[in-house]
Amino acid sequence: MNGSPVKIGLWGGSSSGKTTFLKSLAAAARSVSWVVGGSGEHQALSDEYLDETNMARQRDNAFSDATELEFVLQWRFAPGAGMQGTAFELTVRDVKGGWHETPTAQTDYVQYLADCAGLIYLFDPILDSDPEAGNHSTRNTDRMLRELTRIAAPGRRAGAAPLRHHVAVCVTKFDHPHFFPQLRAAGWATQDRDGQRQPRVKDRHAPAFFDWLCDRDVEQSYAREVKELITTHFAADRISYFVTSAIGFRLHGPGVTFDPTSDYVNFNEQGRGKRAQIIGDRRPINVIEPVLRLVESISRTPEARA
Ligand SMILES: Nc1nc2c(ncn2[C@@H]2O[C@H](COP(=O)(O)OP(=O)(O)OP(=O)(O)O)[C@@H](O)[C@H]2O)c(=O)[nH]1
Ligand SMILES: [Mg+2]
Repeated sequence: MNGSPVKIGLWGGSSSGKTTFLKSLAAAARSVSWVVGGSGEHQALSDEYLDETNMARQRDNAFSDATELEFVLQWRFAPGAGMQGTAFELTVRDVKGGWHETPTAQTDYVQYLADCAGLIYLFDPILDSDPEAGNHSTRNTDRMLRELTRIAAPGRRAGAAPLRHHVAVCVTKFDHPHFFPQLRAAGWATQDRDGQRQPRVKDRHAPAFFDWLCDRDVEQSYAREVKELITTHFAADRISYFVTSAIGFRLHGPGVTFDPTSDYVNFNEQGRGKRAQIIGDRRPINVIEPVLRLVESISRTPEARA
């Protein structure tokens, strides 16, 4: 797809993994033999985001600080030599998660989401098991969707046509030791057949996987509330689900494939108040895939670009 950049809104609660997702895009693109580089008026900062992996490794390889400022980013993605696909430009903003303190910032952010053709919603399953954080995250989703509806479709009433956006719902932190063993025991994880044989929840199982998340805690499921909110506001055929890890699993040496009996955790907690560190290379799982899916479905529905 050529022409003006596709606008994708990234949205999710505080600490749901937005910045890490964006900073893993270069590694994710490489893994499918695509190339990505900063472009447009924000080229320098956008390139810096992609370089972060290398720069951070030279320093301490820690996760990024919580986002306080807003970063406007623009990248050009292109298939590598011999790869299928059409190059495209993507613009996205990295903002702090949750709800914004000032009404102006709220309106500005929701207006930006309303202007996007696609949305990536990051759902954090770790915070979801924390009642207070989960509750907070659901309330934010609820407020955001009500505001989005008010701005994107003024006068829209219950039962009216859904919003035009394409939405990729990504369950983040797939690799996390508080999450992966649970989903593995429930039979959701498969392993890639080749390459590093990283675990993955197959795309075709991802919607049912999200339902499993909704049902895993019968008492209070924020996943269920989030799903209800999203399916109420967006068209069913424009919603897709992915199970994502921005950092992937740890491998113990070059050429070694994933071994579920090894220590596969790819980060180290550093104690209270300190940011965790990523141990090995980033091996993103389902980071570039939702972007490519959104861009492809947006290109088939020109009115989505509004
Ligand atoms: N295990 C694991 N942890 C992750 C992953 N991505 C993010 N995290 C953890 O989540 C924390 C927050 O990630 P960020 O990317 O900063 O989250 P954010 O949504 O940008 O947060 P705000 O900017 O504060 O809204 C990180 O410090 C990590 O501890 C992932 O793919 N796997
Ligand atoms: Mg951030």
